[in-house]
Amino acid sequence: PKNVDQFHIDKFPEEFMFGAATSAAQVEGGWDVDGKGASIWDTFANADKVKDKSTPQIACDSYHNYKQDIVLLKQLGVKFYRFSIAWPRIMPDGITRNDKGIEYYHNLIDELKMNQIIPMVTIYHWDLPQSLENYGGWLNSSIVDRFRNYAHLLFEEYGGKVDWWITLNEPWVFVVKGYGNGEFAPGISDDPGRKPYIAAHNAIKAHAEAYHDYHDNYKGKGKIGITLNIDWQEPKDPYNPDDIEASEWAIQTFLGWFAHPVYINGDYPDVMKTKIATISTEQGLGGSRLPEFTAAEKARINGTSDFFGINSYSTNLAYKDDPSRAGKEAPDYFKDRGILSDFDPSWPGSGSTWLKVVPWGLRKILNWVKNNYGDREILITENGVSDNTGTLQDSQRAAFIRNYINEVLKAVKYDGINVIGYTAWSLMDNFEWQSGYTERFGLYHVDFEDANRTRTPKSSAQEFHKIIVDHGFTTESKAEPYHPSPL
Ligand code: PNW
Repeated sequence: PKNVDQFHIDKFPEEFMFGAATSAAQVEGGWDVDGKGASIWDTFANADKVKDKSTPQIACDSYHNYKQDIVLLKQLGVKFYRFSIAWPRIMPDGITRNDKGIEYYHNLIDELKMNQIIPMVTIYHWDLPQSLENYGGWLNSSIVDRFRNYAHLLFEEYGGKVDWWITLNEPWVFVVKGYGNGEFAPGISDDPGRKPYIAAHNAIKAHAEAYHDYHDNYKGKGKIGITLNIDWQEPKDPYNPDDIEASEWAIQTFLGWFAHPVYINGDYPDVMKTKIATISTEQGLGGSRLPEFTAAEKARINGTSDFFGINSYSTNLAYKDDPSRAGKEAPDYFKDRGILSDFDPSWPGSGSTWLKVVPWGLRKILNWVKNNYGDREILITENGVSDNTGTLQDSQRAAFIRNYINEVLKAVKYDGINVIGYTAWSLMDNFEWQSGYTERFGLYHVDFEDANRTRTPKSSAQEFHKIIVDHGFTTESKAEPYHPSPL
């Protein structure tokens, strides 16, 4: 690619949109008010499974402070706000409607629109009603109908005022961490070679049903898609064919697991089907641990996203594990994948172990997406960085967004990739899942000691505002140098 290490001074195309994101469980609080049911994250946190023993019970208290949040969005100057709806607020048991909860999102959406901010709704951002988890959650195929019914209610209520819908946020994370290694709610880890595949299978079908319900049944006029997460996988040694193949496998068995069915042919990538079938045989099992879609299901899944929603933060150096090992060990998604990964020690870190600062990786993954899934509208639905302090002088975060957004600009201008928008994660510091309040991603600081949950802009909010006003860049970056792409 051209101009890999040079900062590019230019504007984005006029229609390019900037936004900011949060999710319900991470900001709303009000966990048991106005009839809301418990989510699996309430249960998980109430069982002391979060690092700092914290809970999302109050979080940023956006349930009561949403008008303030909209003031912050106005200050930033964003065109849209990506937020999620809490299923257990709408349906406390996952099935029965709750008018009070429904009213909250009417108020939020109306206030956004009054302020000329486009609402972008994530239907599911990990806060499954606990009552549904009691019946197996994403492992129970009845979740497909439950999810469609929930999504349908949202379309009926809000479809007249919302034109941007995201069915699922990062299914990879909630199936692998929730039902594989148990790091995330509901914390299941007893069958990591089967349960993540079953949960993913149901999640893909649920997504497809919501998509069809929106267009065919509700006859929505907006766009509906899915958000998948993937960090760039750089071959550890870019001249070693094995490492190049490892990079390819790493992406196919992560992003491709969900993107191949949705964007290519309704089915999993061949490399994934082959690997899991082979390893299952070596393990002496009767058949592959990867479930199969019927022909009718494949037809129903294929083509069910109006844009390519992508969350991307970091980069890994990928290489192969010893391929003879997996078949001798207990079934496990990560063993099936057979990929090991490192970070280059020169990459700056962040407040999260998995997140290193590698701006050029974002441009590479955007190119990979175009090369594999065709020339589609790509919407970056999350990108951002954490620290552990929440400092207001967050020059590192300011540099991060500047440099990452600049790589998006290069992807648009030099590589001809149709990226239609960029969403900063996150509007404000919030409940960072199993890390609690120890990892801060906000453009705005939130004082969690203060009953008012006072929000204060960080330097990065100023920086993002300037990029938005300039609709790109007018001056060279003053960012600290980062490790260039090993081309
Ligand atoms: C995303 N990982 O989650 C989520 O969509 C957000 O809710 C979250 O706050 C944000 O990124 C920052 O973490 C991820 O371990 C959680 O690789 C964990 C990972 C990736 C994404």
